[in-house]
Amino acid sequence: MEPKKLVTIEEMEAATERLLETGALVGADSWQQRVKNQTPHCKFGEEGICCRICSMGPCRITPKAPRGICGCDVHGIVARNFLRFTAGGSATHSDHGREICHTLHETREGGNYTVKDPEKLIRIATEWDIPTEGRDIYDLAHEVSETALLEYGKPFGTQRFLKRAPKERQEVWEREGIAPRAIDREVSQALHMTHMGCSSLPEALLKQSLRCGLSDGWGGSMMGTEFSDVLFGTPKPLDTTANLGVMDKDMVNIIVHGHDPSLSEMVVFYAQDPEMIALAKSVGAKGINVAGVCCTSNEVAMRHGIPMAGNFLQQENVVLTGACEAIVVDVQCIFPALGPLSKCFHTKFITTSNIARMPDSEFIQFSPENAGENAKAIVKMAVENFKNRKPELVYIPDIKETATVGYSVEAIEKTLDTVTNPFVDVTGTMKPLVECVESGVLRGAVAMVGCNNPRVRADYAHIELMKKLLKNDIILVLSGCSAQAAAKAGLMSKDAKELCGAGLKRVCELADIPPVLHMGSCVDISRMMILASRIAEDWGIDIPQIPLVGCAPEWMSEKAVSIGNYVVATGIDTFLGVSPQASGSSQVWDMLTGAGDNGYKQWVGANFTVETDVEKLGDLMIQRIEEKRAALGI
Ligand code: BF8
Ligand code: SF4
Repeated sequence: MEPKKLVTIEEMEAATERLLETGALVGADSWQQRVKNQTPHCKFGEEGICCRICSMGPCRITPKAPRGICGCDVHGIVARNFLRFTAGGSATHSDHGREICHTLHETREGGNYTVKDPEKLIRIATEWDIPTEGRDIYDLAHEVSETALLEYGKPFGTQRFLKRAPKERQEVWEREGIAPRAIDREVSQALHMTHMGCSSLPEALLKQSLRCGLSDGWGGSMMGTEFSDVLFGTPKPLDTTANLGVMDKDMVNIIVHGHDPSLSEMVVFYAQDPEMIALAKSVGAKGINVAGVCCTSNEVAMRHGIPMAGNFLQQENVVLTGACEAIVVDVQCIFPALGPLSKCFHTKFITTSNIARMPDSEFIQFSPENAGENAKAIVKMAVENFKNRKPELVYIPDIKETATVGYSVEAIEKTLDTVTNPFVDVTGTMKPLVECVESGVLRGAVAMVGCNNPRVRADYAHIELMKKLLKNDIILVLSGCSAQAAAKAGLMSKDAKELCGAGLKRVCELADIPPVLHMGSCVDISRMMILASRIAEDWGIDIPQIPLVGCAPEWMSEKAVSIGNYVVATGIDTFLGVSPQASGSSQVWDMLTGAGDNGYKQWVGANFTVETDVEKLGDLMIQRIEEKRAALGI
C-alpha cells in the first residue's frame, strides 16, 4: 500500500507564513520577528559563563579575567548556573504537582471535583501503607492528598515513589547520595548551594542537579500525573485530530493553554453545557469548539479526545487565525506576547492563576473551590465574544491530521495483554514487548519529549528524527510538545505504520497501535520512568541496559533540564538537539556528556549527548541503541 500522504513541514510553514500576513495587516508582533531582534545572543549567557548571583558582579569569564571577583572559576560558575536552571524546572513541575494534590483534597461527592479512578487511588494508598479497607473514597482521597503534600516538606526520609524503581536503581541513588528527600528541600538546597560563597565544586553541584531533578520526576511530577489520573481518569487510547485546522470558523473557538488539568477539565465540561451551547447558537455560532495548546492540550486530548490546535511555537498562530474567541491559560510556557497580540484581534486573553499574571489579559482567578462558577464565566465570556469577530481577518489553515492518543502505562499493559492472551496465560507484563526487542523485531525505543525552540526549525527535528527512527524499527513514546509535533504531522495515526520498517509495522498491526505512542504532558514523563522500570524488572536487567534512549531535540525550558537530569539519573541516555548553557566549562561539559572519567556516566550509568545536526543526532541514537543490544548479546 502506498504510504498515506501526510502533511509536510513545508505545508505547515506555508500556513504560518499566511497567518503572519494577517498579523502584518493588524500590526501584530511575532516570535519570528523577536528572534531576529535578539540575534545574535549573548555569548557569555550561551556558554553559562556569566555569574549574577551577588552584587559584586555580574562577573563574566574571559581569558583575561579567568575568575569572578570572589575567585570562583569558570567551572564553578557554569555548574552553579546549571543547578539553578534545574532547580527552576524542578520547582515548576513539582508546584504543578502540588496544585493537583490540593485539587484532590477538594474532591467530594457531587462537588466540582470527584474521584474518577477510585481503583488507582486505592492502589496508591496501599503502596503508601494507608488503610483502605471499608473506607469512604473521599475520606481516603483526603488522607492520600495530605500524605502527598507532606512529601514536599517532610523532615526525614526520601520520596515514597522511589520504591517503584528497580532495586539496582535505588541502590545507585543511595550510593551516589542523590536519593531525593523532601521536594522543597531539594529546590531550597540547590538555591542555598549556589548562593555566593557556598559550593563551587562542579561534582557537588551536578550531583545536586541530579537529586533535584529526581525530586521532580519521582516526586512532584509523578504525583501530578498519578493524582490527575485519580481525579480525571487514567488515559486510554482515544482518537482525536491535530493542527490548526481543528479550529472551526462556524463555532465559538476556545483555546485552553498551559498545564494544569484542574482548569481545562472544567472549561471542557462547561463548553458541553446545554445552556452554553444554546447561548452560542443565540449569537450565531453552530456550537462551542474547545481545542488545546501545549501540555494542557495533551491532558484534555488523552482524556476527552479534545483536538490539539498546536504546540509551543504555534500558540501565536491560534490567535492569528482571527477565529479565537478566547485563549484561556493557567501556568507555564505561555508567551506574554499573547497579551498585546490578542489586542490586535477580538480575542480575550484570560489568565487564571496568581502564578502567571500577565499584562493585557483579563484575570479570572481560578481555584478548586470556585472552579465550576469561574469555568462557566469563562465559557460565557468567550461565547459572547463571538459577535466581535472580524470576518475579514478570519483564516484557518486547512491542515489537520488524525491521531490516537492516551497510552498511559496501564493502557500499554492492557494492549500487550490483548496481544499475548491468545498464546500465553500471563497478563500485566511487559514481556511481549521485551520479546519483540530481544528477537530484533523491534531494535529498541526512544522516548522523545520536550519543546520547540526557535534555535531549531520549528518541529523539523522532532518530525525528521521520528521518521528516521520508525524506518529503523525503533518504537517511540512521546510527551509534551514533541507529542503535538507528531500528531500534527500524522505520525500518531495508525496509518503511520507505513513509514516503519517491517518489524515495527508488524508490531503495530498485531497490537493495533500507532508506531508513535502518546504518553501525555511533560509531567507525564514520570509515566515513562515507570514504563522503563517495569521493562527492566520484567527483563531482569537494569535500566541503562535497555536499548532505550531519551531525546529532547528542540528543548528550551528549565523544566526540560530538570527532566533531563531525572531521566539520566534513572539510567536513560539522553540526546539533546539544543546545547545546554554549560559549554563554557570543559569540566562540567565532560561530566554531563560522559567524556571524562568522573561524571554522570560513572555515577548513574547514563549521560547526555549534545548534537545540533539532526541527521547526526538520529545516527547517534541508533548507534547507542545498537551498542546496548550488542552488550546484551542480542
Ligand atoms: O511542559 S514541552 S514548551 S508545554 S516545557 Fe512547555 Fe516544553 Fe511544551 Fe509543557 Ni514541557
Ligand atoms: Fe562574581 Fe563571585 Fe559574585 Fe558570582 S558570586 S557575581 S563570580 S563575585
